[in-house]
Amino acid sequence: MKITLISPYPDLTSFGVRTLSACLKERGHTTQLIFLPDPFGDDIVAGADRYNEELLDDAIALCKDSDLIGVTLMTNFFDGAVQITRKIREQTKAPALWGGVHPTIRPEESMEHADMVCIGDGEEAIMELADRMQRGDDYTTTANLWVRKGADIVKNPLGKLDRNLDIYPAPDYSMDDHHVMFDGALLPLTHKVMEDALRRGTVSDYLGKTGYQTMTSRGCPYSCTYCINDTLNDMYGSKKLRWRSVEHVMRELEAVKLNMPYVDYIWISDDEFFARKTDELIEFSRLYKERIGLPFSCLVSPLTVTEAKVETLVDAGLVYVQMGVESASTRMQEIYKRKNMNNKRLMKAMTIINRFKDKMSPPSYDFLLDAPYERDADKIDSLRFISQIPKPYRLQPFTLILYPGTELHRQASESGALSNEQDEVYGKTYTMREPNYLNLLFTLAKGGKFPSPLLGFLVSEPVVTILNSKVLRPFFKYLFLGLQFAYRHFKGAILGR
Ligand code: B12
Repeated sequence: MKITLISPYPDLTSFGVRTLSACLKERGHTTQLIFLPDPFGDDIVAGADRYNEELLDDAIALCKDSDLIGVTLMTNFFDGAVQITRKIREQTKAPALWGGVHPTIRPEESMEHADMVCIGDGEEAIMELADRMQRGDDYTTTANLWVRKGADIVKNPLGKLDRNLDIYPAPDYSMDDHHVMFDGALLPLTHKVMEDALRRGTVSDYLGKTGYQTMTSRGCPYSCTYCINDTLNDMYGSKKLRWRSVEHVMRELEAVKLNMPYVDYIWISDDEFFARKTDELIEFSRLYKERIGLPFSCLVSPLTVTEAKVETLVDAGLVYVQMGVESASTRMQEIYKRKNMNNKRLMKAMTIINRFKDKMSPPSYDFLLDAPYERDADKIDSLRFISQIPKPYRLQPFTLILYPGTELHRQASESGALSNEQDEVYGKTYTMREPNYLNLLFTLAKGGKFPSPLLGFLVSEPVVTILNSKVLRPFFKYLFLGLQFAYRHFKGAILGR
């Protein structure tokens, strides 16, 4: 069987399709990967056709001899996936199979566009499907799949969730029959193109490095209401958090060092890398130092940062961490189900991280803004908290998006706070912060250079009363939009590059 897997994500990582490709190859099937990075990148436009029709025709022409074509998608890539799938169905005979987080949460809607949908983990499902198709067996009963059968849709239950991630091979970075739409052309994916793409990754860009992204786990221990993890746990009826063994991770990274010598840093994208037990992190550090030795970064949470963990990992090459703060308002922490990640806890974690400032790049602290329930008072609490964070740091203020399947999406749909999903979810991106005085302060504080006493003054009660008043709203709206425009267009000059 020849199976083509297509990714519409802006980066070329796409753990899902690369892992599936590696699994299929192990089973003796042939795979082709096509990366069609969404041309809008982060500037999502709802409902628009994403791709240049001719380039897309060229990409689909590569699938002519495929027996099955899979497309992966998150919600923000829905329109692009629809456009790709329309072409697949018009121009090839192969069934179109959708998988990934969006089809997992919205299988009915996905079946309006695809012939089959994979719910949840895809390894076992796609291997079973390919085997059955090859043998000419009935594949409509494959676990995890919804399959169109005449006018009906067969909805198969989920198979058992494999807890041992070591049984799967490392993501497929072979570049054999891998293609990419890059700078307006469809090209074979070579190491040269890969190096260029990895260099442009967000964290690579910040650290000035060429980063390889990996995950040493799947799932997350927490139940934050803006995230999908809790729903996935419910779907499987068990905690979906699973870890790869340290040895399995080391083997992947050793192969990367060998085959992709231009990689000079490792970006660990686990939801919560620090949730590993301390003795496992000590083991990780020892082996990483011995066998990999490249600088690396990871995500942490205020609940798991300890001096011992940070020290061990810094010794092994940890140069940067990213931590979700989300809000410093107690009310919002409760709404996000993060009461235990309160300000005291947050400040404790930040103080520990700050002790390693000479050995690490400034950490990033993420905030969520513009939630339907968020009031100005909540933002003011966050800004006052920010004025006390030990420097250096960097802030990443994101617009909250109510992704389907999350608790906040459910609540907002029920209360009427979410009325237009197309604009407010599918076509909304994290950069679309509301243009107002308080959000402007988050933007000014982003680089961590803004004087803390001045920030404290600008969020003091009398100043906020005046500058955040209704009369001045239009002024700050246009100032915000103007600065945003200037930054987007003159980013290079502003950052001195
Ligand atoms: C790592 C990660 C990233 C990485 C890498 C993403 C990438 N391009 O691969 C980075 C940091 C770049 C990232 C970015 C974003 N992310 Co992200 N990310 C994750 C995270 C933590 C893990 C996803 C992952 O790779 N898991 C491991 C792989 C193996 O699992 P998987 O992708 O689910 O694939 C499995 C199945 O879904 C299935 N499958 C997947 N594709 C296919 C295709 C076929 C044909 C089949 C059969 C099966 C199948 O099989 C796979 C193996 O079992 C999840 C949270 C989570 N715990 O899931 C959020 C998550 C996926 N991200 C999310 C979001 C919103 C984003 C952004 C849009 C955020 C933003 N900037 O606004 C961007 C997207 C831009 C981009 N560059 O892709 C949301 C998606 C919500 C939604 N409904 O769409 C999630 C769920 C977090 C959340 N808020 O709940 N992300």
